[in-house]
Amino acid sequence: MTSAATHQTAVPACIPPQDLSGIVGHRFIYTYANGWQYELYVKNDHTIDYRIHSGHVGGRWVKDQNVDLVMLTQGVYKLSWTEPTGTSVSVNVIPAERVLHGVIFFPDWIKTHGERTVLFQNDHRDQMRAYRDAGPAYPIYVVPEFAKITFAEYVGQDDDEVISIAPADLPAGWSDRTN
Ligand code: FER
Repeated sequence: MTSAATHQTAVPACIPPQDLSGIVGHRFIYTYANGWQYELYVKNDHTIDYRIHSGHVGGRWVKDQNVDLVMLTQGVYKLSWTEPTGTSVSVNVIPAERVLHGVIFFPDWIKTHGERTVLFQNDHRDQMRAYRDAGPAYPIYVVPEFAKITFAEYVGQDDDEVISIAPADLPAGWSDRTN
């Protein structure tokens, strides 16, 4: 081929054109079928902030976690990442249907001692990596659950005020607002 196309980076046919506008800059509050309540802010196309309002590690919160974010098909998104703790997470989000499906892969030490991760992780990253490396990692505790999105709003990208205080410091009932 001698056309200009020769000089463009090839996009394999299996990768759909990416439109992340339905998820980037959005805040979601959702409750998994097991009762665990989470809050996710998609800060930009590769970063999330989040708070865990209840569940095995309720009270934990994290800013600026790097994630892989893709659109699987129009309106269907997938976020995947690994925490400094060794926990891995993959979450599919379908905002228009108010549905989400998450799979959390906890190392064994978090199943036993979840309370060690209940803090503002950004101030304790080295400690979390030390726990991760001490383990035990196995057997991995897999938690696959659907969730209902109970609150969603567009707040814009890269706003450090969206998630800026611990879950426990929010006004009573804050995460239970629905829309
Ligand atoms: C989620 C499930 C799990 C989520 C975050 C996690 C923000 C993080 C778990 C952990 O590190 O303890 O839906 O969304």
